[in-house]
Amino acid sequence: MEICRSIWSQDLGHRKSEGDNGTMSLSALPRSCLFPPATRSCKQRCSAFSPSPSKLSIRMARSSIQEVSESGAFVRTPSAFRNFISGDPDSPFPAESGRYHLYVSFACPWACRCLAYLKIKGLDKIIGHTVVKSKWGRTKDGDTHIGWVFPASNADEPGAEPDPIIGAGSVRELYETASPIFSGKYSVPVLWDKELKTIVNNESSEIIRMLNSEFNGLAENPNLDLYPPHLQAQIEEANGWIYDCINNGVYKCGFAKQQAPYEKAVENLYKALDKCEQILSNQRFICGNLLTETDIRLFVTLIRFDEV
Ligand SMILES: N[C@@H](CCC(=O)N[C@@H](CS)C(=O)NCC(=O)O)C(=O)O
Repeated sequence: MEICRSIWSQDLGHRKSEGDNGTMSLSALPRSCLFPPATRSCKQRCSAFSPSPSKLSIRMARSSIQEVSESGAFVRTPSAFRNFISGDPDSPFPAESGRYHLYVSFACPWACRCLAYLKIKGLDKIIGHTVVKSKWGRTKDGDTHIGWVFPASNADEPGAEPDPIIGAGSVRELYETASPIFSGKYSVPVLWDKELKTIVNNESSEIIRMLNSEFNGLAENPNLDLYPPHLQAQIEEANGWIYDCINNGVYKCGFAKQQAPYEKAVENLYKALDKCEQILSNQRFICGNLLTETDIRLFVTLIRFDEV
Protein backbone atom coordinates (compact mmCIF):
# COMPACT_ATOMS: atom_id res chain seq x y z
CA MET A 1 0.00 0.00 0.00
CA GLU A 2 1.26 3.45 -0.87
CA ILE A 3 -0.06 5.11 2.24
CA CYS A 4 2.63 7.34 3.60
CA ARG A 5 2.63 7.20 7.39
CA SER A 6 3.48 10.53 8.91
CA ILE A 7 4.62 11.41 12.43
CA TRP A 8 0.92 11.51 13.22
CA SER A 9 0.83 7.80 13.59
CA GLN A 10 4.47 7.11 14.36
CA ASP A 11 5.09 9.32 17.34
CA LEU A 12 2.37 7.67 19.37
CA GLY A 13 4.13 4.32 19.12
CA HIS A 14 1.01 2.75 17.61
CA ARG A 15 0.67 -0.98 17.56
CA LYS A 16 -2.41 -2.99 16.99
CA SER A 17 -3.52 -4.23 20.36
CA GLU A 18 -4.43 -7.88 20.04
CA GLY A 19 -7.43 -8.99 21.94
CA ASP A 20 -9.22 -5.66 21.50
CA ASN A 21 -12.18 -6.21 19.30
CA GLY A 22 -14.03 -3.01 20.07
CA THR A 23 -15.67 -1.29 17.15
CA MET A 24 -17.57 1.95 16.77
CA SER A 25 -19.76 3.75 16.96
CA LEU A 26 -21.18 5.98 19.58
CA SER A 27 -22.13 8.46 16.91
CA ALA A 28 -25.22 6.38 16.30
CA LEU A 29 -26.42 7.09 19.83
CA PRO A 30 -28.38 10.23 20.67
CA ARG A 31 -26.14 12.89 22.16
CA SER A 32 -28.35 13.30 25.20
CA CYS A 33 -27.72 9.71 26.22
CA LEU A 34 -24.00 10.12 26.05
CA PHE A 35 -23.46 13.47 27.58
CA PRO A 36 -25.94 14.13 30.37
CA PRO A 37 -25.52 17.10 32.71
CA ALA A 38 -23.15 17.12 35.66
CA THR A 39 -24.03 14.91 38.59
CA ARG A 40 -22.60 14.72 42.09
CA SER A 41 -23.13 11.24 43.48
CA CYS A 42 -20.86 8.35 42.61
CA LYS A 43 -23.78 6.29 41.40
CA GLN A 44 -24.84 9.06 39.08
CA ARG A 45 -21.30 9.61 37.93
CA CYS A 46 -20.98 5.97 37.02
CA SER A 47 -24.05 6.15 34.86
CA ALA A 48 -22.76 9.27 33.22
CA PHE A 49 -22.53 7.54 29.87
CA SER A 50 -26.07 6.40 29.50
CA PRO A 51 -29.21 6.35 31.62
CA SER A 52 -29.13 2.62 31.03
CA PRO A 53 -25.72 0.94 31.02
CA SER A 54 -27.13 -1.85 28.87
CA LYS A 55 -27.21 0.62 25.97
CA LEU A 56 -23.45 0.49 26.14
CA SER A 57 -23.39 -3.07 24.91
CA ILE A 58 -22.34 -1.52 21.59
CA ARG A 59 -18.66 -2.20 21.16
CA MET A 60 -16.68 1.00 21.24
CA ALA A 61 -13.25 1.91 19.94
CA ARG A 62 -10.78 1.66 22.79
CA SER A 63 -8.04 3.40 20.84
CA SER A 64 -7.65 5.73 17.84
CA ILE A 65 -6.30 2.84 15.80
CA GLN A 66 -9.73 1.20 15.92
CA GLU A 67 -11.60 4.30 14.74
CA VAL A 68 -11.77 3.20 11.12
CA SER A 69 -14.89 2.88 8.95
CA GLU A 70 -15.58 0.01 6.56
CA SER A 71 -14.16 2.11 3.71
CA GLY A 72 -10.90 2.52 5.60
CA ALA A 73 -11.43 6.14 6.66
CA PHE A 74 -10.61 7.47 10.13
CA VAL A 75 -13.84 8.35 11.96
CA ARG A 76 -13.42 9.96 15.36
CA THR A 77 -15.61 8.82 18.28
CA PRO A 78 -17.12 11.68 20.31
CA SER A 79 -15.56 12.43 23.70
CA ALA A 80 -17.55 10.91 26.56
CA PHE A 81 -17.12 13.21 29.59
CA ARG A 82 -18.80 16.53 28.93
CA ASN A 83 -19.41 18.28 32.23
CA PHE A 84 -18.66 21.96 32.67
CA ILE A 85 -16.80 23.91 35.31
CA SER A 86 -18.57 27.16 36.01
CA GLY A 87 -17.68 30.45 37.66
CA ASP A 88 -20.97 30.10 39.58
CA PRO A 89 -20.02 28.82 43.08
CA ASP A 90 -23.30 26.88 43.30
CA SER A 91 -22.70 24.84 40.16
CA PRO A 92 -21.83 21.10 40.43
CA PHE A 93 -18.28 21.87 39.25
CA PRO A 94 -17.44 25.36 40.54
CA ALA A 95 -14.23 27.10 39.49
CA GLU A 96 -11.96 26.75 42.55
CA SER A 97 -8.23 27.04 43.10
CA GLY A 98 -6.45 23.69 43.54
CA ARG A 99 -9.50 21.53 42.86
CA TYR A 100 -8.86 20.50 39.24
CA HIS A 101 -5.94 18.79 37.51
CA LEU A 102 -5.12 18.49 33.83
CA TYR A 103 -3.49 15.37 32.37
CA VAL A 104 -1.72 15.88 29.05
CA SER A 105 0.74 14.35 26.64
CA PHE A 106 3.21 16.57 24.82
CA ALA A 107 2.62 14.28 21.81
CA CYS A 108 -1.07 15.23 21.64
CA PRO A 109 -2.14 18.47 19.97
CA TRP A 110 -5.58 18.36 21.63
CA ALA A 111 -3.96 18.20 25.06
CA CYS A 112 -1.43 20.89 24.12
CA ARG A 113 -4.30 23.30 23.38
CA CYS A 114 -5.34 22.99 27.00
CA LEU A 115 -1.80 23.32 28.29
CA ALA A 116 -1.37 26.47 26.18
CA TYR A 117 -4.49 27.89 27.83
CA LEU A 118 -3.21 27.13 31.33
CA LYS A 119 -0.13 29.20 30.53
CA ILE A 120 -1.65 31.99 28.46
CA LYS A 121 -4.51 32.64 30.90
CA GLY A 122 -2.14 32.45 33.90
CA LEU A 123 -3.92 29.49 35.45
CA ASP A 124 -1.03 27.17 36.15
CA LYS A 125 -0.94 28.01 39.87
CA ILE A 126 -4.68 27.34 40.13
CA ILE A 127 -4.87 24.13 38.07
CA GLY A 128 -2.02 21.63 38.28
CA HIS A 129 -1.00 19.46 35.37
CA THR A 130 0.81 16.19 34.78
CA VAL A 131 2.48 14.97 31.59
CA VAL A 132 2.30 11.27 30.66
CA LYS A 133 5.08 9.35 28.92
CA SER A 134 5.31 10.19 25.23
CA LYS A 135 5.03 6.57 24.08
CA TRP A 136 2.20 4.19 24.79
CA GLY A 137 2.69 1.22 27.07
CA ARG A 138 0.68 -1.65 28.55
CA THR A 139 -2.14 -0.14 30.60
CA LYS A 140 -2.91 -3.18 32.74
CA ASP A 141 -1.23 -6.42 33.73
CA GLY A 142 -2.72 -9.40 31.94
CA ASP A 143 -4.34 -7.23 29.27
CA THR A 144 -3.04 -6.42 25.79
CA HIS A 145 -4.41 -2.86 25.62
CA ILE A 146 -1.77 -0.17 25.11
CA GLY A 147 -2.20 3.52 25.80
CA TRP A 148 -0.91 6.49 27.78
CA VAL A 149 1.06 5.56 30.91
CA PHE A 150 2.79 7.45 33.69
CA PRO A 151 6.51 6.96 34.34
CA ALA A 152 7.63 5.17 37.49
CA SER A 153 9.74 8.19 38.47
CA ASN A 154 10.58 11.75 37.38
CA ALA A 155 13.90 10.47 36.02
CA ASP A 156 12.29 8.22 33.36
CA GLU A 157 11.59 10.86 30.72
CA PRO A 158 12.00 14.66 30.67
CA GLY A 159 8.74 16.36 31.62
CA ALA A 160 6.78 13.18 32.34
CA GLU A 161 5.85 12.52 35.96
CA PRO A 162 4.18 9.84 38.08
CA ASP A 163 0.52 10.65 38.74
CA PRO A 164 0.52 12.87 41.87
CA ILE A 165 -3.26 12.75 42.38
CA ILE A 166 -4.44 9.15 42.63
CA GLY A 167 -1.17 7.37 41.87
CA ALA A 168 -2.55 5.93 38.61
CA GLY A 169 -0.22 3.89 36.43
CA SER A 170 -2.09 4.76 33.25
CA VAL A 171 -4.66 7.19 31.89
CA ARG A 172 -6.95 4.17 31.61
CA GLU A 173 -6.88 3.94 35.41
CA LEU A 174 -8.20 7.52 35.64
CA TYR A 175 -11.11 6.61 33.37
CA GLU A 176 -11.84 3.43 35.30
CA THR A 177 -11.76 5.33 38.59
CA ALA A 178 -14.22 7.88 37.18
CA SER A 179 -16.49 5.20 35.77
CA PRO A 180 -16.07 1.44 36.18
CA ILE A 181 -18.43 0.91 33.20
CA PHE A 182 -16.48 3.10 30.78
CA SER A 183 -15.31 1.17 27.74
CA GLY A 184 -14.28 3.82 25.21
CA LYS A 185 -10.96 5.48 24.37
CA TYR A 186 -8.64 6.44 27.22
CA SER A 187 -7.63 9.74 25.67
CA VAL A 188 -5.89 12.89 26.83
CA PRO A 189 -6.56 15.64 27.69
CA VAL A 190 -8.32 14.73 30.92
CA LEU A 191 -9.62 17.43 33.23
CA TRP A 192 -9.85 15.78 36.65
CA ASP A 193 -11.83 16.82 39.72
CA LYS A 194 -9.76 15.98 42.81
CA GLU A 195 -12.72 16.46 45.12
CA LEU A 196 -15.20 14.15 43.38
CA LYS A 197 -12.42 11.89 42.03
CA THR A 198 -13.86 11.96 38.56
CA ILE A 199 -13.26 13.26 35.06
CA VAL A 200 -15.03 16.56 34.48
CA ASN A 201 -14.36 16.71 30.77
CA ASN A 202 -12.13 15.04 28.17
CA GLU A 203 -12.98 17.23 25.18
CA SER A 204 -10.31 19.84 24.49
CA SER A 205 -12.57 22.23 22.59
CA GLU A 206 -14.74 22.50 25.70
CA ILE A 207 -11.90 22.52 28.23
CA ILE A 208 -10.35 25.56 26.55
CA ARG A 209 -13.67 27.42 26.69
CA MET A 210 -13.90 26.78 30.45
CA LEU A 211 -10.32 27.93 30.96
CA ASN A 212 -11.02 31.03 28.90
CA SER A 213 -14.02 32.26 30.82
CA GLU A 214 -14.81 30.40 34.03
CA PHE A 215 -11.69 30.97 36.14
CA ASN A 216 -11.39 34.70 35.56
CA GLY A 217 -11.81 35.42 39.25
CA LEU A 218 -8.57 33.45 39.82
CA ALA A 219 -6.61 33.85 36.57
CA GLU A 220 -3.51 36.04 36.24
CA ASN A 221 -4.78 37.19 32.83
CA PRO A 222 -8.54 37.51 33.31
CA ASN A 223 -8.92 40.15 30.62
CA LEU A 224 -7.54 38.01 27.85
CA ASP A 225 -10.62 36.73 26.02
CA LEU A 226 -9.82 34.25 23.27
CA TYR A 227 -13.49 33.84 22.38
CA PRO A 228 -14.75 37.43 22.35
CA PRO A 229 -18.45 37.91 21.58
CA HIS A 230 -17.89 40.10 18.51
CA LEU A 231 -15.72 37.44 16.82
CA GLN A 232 -17.64 34.30 17.79
CA ALA A 233 -19.36 33.78 14.43
CA GLN A 234 -16.03 34.13 12.61
CA ILE A 235 -14.28 31.86 15.11
CA GLU A 236 -16.91 29.12 14.69
CA GLU A 237 -16.71 29.34 10.90
CA ALA A 238 -12.91 29.09 10.86
CA ASN A 239 -12.86 26.36 13.54
CA GLY A 240 -15.20 24.30 11.32
CA TRP A 241 -12.91 23.92 8.32
CA ILE A 242 -9.69 24.02 10.33
CA TYR A 243 -10.95 21.17 12.55
CA ASP A 244 -12.19 19.10 9.67
CA CYS A 245 -9.27 19.52 7.31
CA ILE A 246 -6.30 20.26 9.59
CA ASN A 247 -6.77 19.40 13.31
CA ASN A 248 -8.73 16.23 12.63
CA GLY A 249 -7.51 16.15 9.03
CA VAL A 250 -4.01 15.03 10.01
CA TYR A 251 -5.57 12.08 11.85
CA LYS A 252 -7.62 11.25 8.75
CA CYS A 253 -4.31 11.07 6.90
CA GLY A 254 -2.37 9.20 9.56
CA PHE A 255 -5.01 6.63 10.47
CA ALA A 256 -6.56 5.91 7.03
CA LYS A 257 -6.39 2.24 6.17
CA GLN A 258 -7.21 2.63 2.45
CA GLN A 259 -5.63 4.71 -0.29
CA ALA A 260 -8.80 6.63 -1.34
CA PRO A 261 -9.69 8.14 2.07
CA TYR A 262 -6.01 8.84 2.65
CA GLU A 263 -5.70 10.78 -0.62
CA LYS A 264 -8.89 12.74 0.02
CA ALA A 265 -7.67 13.69 3.49
CA VAL A 266 -4.26 14.79 2.19
CA GLU A 267 -5.85 16.90 -0.54
CA ASN A 268 -8.18 18.60 1.95
CA LEU A 269 -5.32 19.13 4.38
CA TYR A 270 -3.08 20.89 1.88
CA LYS A 271 -5.94 22.99 0.47
CA ALA A 272 -6.71 24.16 4.01
CA LEU A 273 -3.03 24.88 4.72
CA ASP A 274 -2.95 27.01 1.54
CA LYS A 275 -6.06 28.84 2.75
CA CYS A 276 -4.35 29.59 6.09
CA GLU A 277 -1.26 30.79 4.22
CA GLN A 278 -3.39 33.12 2.15
CA ILE A 279 -5.28 34.50 5.19
CA LEU A 280 -2.13 34.95 7.24
CA SER A 281 -0.29 36.72 4.46
CA ASN A 282 -2.91 39.49 4.71
CA GLN A 283 -3.56 39.66 8.45
CA ARG A 284 -1.77 38.67 11.63
CA PHE A 285 -4.32 36.17 12.97
CA ILE A 286 -6.95 33.88 11.43
CA CYS A 287 -9.93 35.99 12.55
CA GLY A 288 -8.36 39.43 12.02
CA ASN A 289 -5.88 41.36 14.12
CA LEU A 290 -6.76 39.72 17.44
CA LEU A 291 -5.41 36.43 18.79
CA THR A 292 -8.32 34.01 19.28
CA GLU A 293 -8.84 30.37 20.19
CA THR A 294 -8.74 29.57 16.47
CA ASP A 295 -5.06 30.53 16.33
CA ILE A 296 -4.21 28.38 19.35
CA ARG A 297 -6.16 25.43 17.93
CA LEU A 298 -4.36 25.82 14.62
CA PHE A 299 -0.89 26.44 16.05
CA VAL A 300 -0.66 23.27 18.17
CA THR A 301 -1.33 21.19 15.06
CA LEU A 302 0.84 23.23 12.68
CA ILE A 303 3.89 23.14 14.96
CA ARG A 304 3.96 19.38 14.50
CA PHE A 305 4.88 19.83 10.86
CA ASP A 306 8.27 21.09 12.09
CA GLU A 307 10.88 18.52 12.88
CA VAL A 308 11.67 17.95 16.53
N1 LIG B 1 -11.76 14.93 21.20
C1 LIG B 1 -10.64 14.78 21.97
C2 LIG B 1 -9.57 14.03 21.23
C3 LIG B 1 -8.38 13.70 22.07
C4 LIG B 1 -7.54 12.62 21.42
O1 LIG B 1 -7.86 12.06 20.37
N2 LIG B 1 -6.41 12.30 22.05
C5 LIG B 1 -5.58 11.21 21.57
C6 LIG B 1 -4.11 11.63 21.47
S1 LIG B 1 -3.78 12.82 20.25
C7 LIG B 1 -5.57 10.09 22.58
O2 LIG B 1 -5.37 10.32 23.75
N3 LIG B 1 -5.80 8.85 22.13
C8 LIG B 1 -5.77 7.72 22.98
C9 LIG B 1 -6.08 6.45 22.24
O3 LIG B 1 -6.35 6.51 21.04
O4 LIG B 1 -6.06 5.40 22.88
C10 LIG B 1 -10.20 16.17 22.36
O5 LIG B 1 -10.18 17.06 21.50
O6 LIG B 1 -9.89 16.37 23.51
